[in-house]
Amino acid sequence: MLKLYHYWSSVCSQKVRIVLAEKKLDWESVHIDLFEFEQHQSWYLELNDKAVVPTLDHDGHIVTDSNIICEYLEDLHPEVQLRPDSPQSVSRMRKWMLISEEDLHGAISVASFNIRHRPRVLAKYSIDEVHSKLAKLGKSDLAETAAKRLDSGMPKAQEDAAFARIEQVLDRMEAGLHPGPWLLGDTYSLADISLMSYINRIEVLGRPELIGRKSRPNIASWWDRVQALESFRDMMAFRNPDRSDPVPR
Ligand SMILES: N[C@@H](CCC(=O)N[C@@H](CS)C(=O)NCC(=O)O)C(=O)O
Repeated sequence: MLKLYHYWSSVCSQKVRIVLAEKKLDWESVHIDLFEFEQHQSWYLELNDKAVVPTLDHDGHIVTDSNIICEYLEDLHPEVQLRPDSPQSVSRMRKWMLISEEDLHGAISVASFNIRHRPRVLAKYSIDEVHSKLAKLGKSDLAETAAKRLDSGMPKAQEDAAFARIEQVLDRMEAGLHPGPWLLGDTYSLADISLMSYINRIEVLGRPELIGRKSRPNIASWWDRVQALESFRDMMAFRNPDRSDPVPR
């Protein structure tokens, strides 16, 4: 039995949900509401000591970190193949996965903070309420850091640096998608899957011009192909269980 601890709009959770959809696997959903700070609950920290989603529980075997989970699912269910055969292609695939984790993830988190995450929390709770909520959850060091960041917001210089970093990765992707249609040429793989949710987030952040046909035509065509995938649409169909949340994507 596969059980996924995840959050509907978290980029890393979305990555794993696309793989589950590609492989048409049955899985149980345990929704961890990041905007209720549920990732800081002590029972969840036992599963994922970084207090982040996603976490996969496969018959009691716990796997964390989205790229590792994706490859775990590939090893478990290779019937729908998302990893190429040749060592050369696998190394190229893993390089893109590493780029998603090392270069894009942090930058997207920083870029999302003032525009999306902070206003979403502060529309629901005052900073004092955030502190008392975290205190009830046991208040780990990680929770303390999260509360401080909510208090002050992300400094503008850090936000600008994050967007600059995102643009660097997008330039690399634009070049990597030539001749396409996928990052490994004709082979659709975890390389593409590892980047889809970040490209979606760029649209959500109100910066579609970064992936528009004028500025980056190869990404724009790739993005059209991605949005037409049944697995991508399946992944996006998992809606926020909190219907009071005004954020649609
Ligand atoms: N390396 C981890 C990163 C996971 C991660 O940062 N998850 C975000 C959502 S995409 C999270 O849970 N953030 C909660 C928080 O920062 O409090 C992975 O790839 O799974």
